[in-house]
Amino acid sequence: MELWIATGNAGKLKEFQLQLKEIADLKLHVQSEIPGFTPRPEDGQTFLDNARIKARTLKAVRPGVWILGEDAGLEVTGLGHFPGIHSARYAGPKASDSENVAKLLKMMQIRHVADRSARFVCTTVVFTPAGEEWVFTGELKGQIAKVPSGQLGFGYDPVFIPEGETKTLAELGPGYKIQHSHRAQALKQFIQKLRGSL
Ligand code: ITT
Repeated sequence: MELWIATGNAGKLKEFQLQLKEIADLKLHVQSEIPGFTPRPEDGQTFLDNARIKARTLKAVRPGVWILGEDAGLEVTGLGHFPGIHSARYAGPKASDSENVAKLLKMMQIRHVADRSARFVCTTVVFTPAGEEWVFTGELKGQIAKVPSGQLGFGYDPVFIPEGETKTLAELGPGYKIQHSHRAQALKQFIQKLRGSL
């Protein structure tokens, strides 16, 4: 089976590769393999809108194959659930992960945010070769650390401490994420549904 992944995020892609290994005979492809492929702006109002935009854009140039698009983000309670769907571009349109993390910590400091609770959320849209749409969601609850720690992972992993843990995701590493993350939960549902349908 061949599955095309609609992402340009190398950190996400690594996690997809690790997690989907358990599907026998799966060959993963990624949008960057398509010469001249240009992602559409993620201008939806929800994670689902944006996941659909990514999956549909790829489907338009690769019809009739398995396609997976995902939108994820971090919601911080004390920031009114921001950055949410703006997580990738929180510090600007071309912001790096470390710039986004720095902005998050700065905003929490400026606004004297006492409630550091947060959650990662993920919505995954899969198109089957027959054109059916499957939607899966996942969340991971936790707290925002006061300073970044750890070198593993990507995005906001260095400042996210999952519930029940004392280390950040960037310290806990990929082994933890493929068991517990928002992405892992959505992918586990996908794998289960796929097994039932093949
Ligand atoms: P694609 O749209 O190409 O998949 P992206 O980075 O733009 O890549 P999103 O629009 O889904 O992806 O943005 C999600 C942002 O939220 C991402 O850039 C990270 O900053 C953050 N994020 C999502 N999942 C994360 C995770 O597991 N760990 C850390 N940060 C995460």
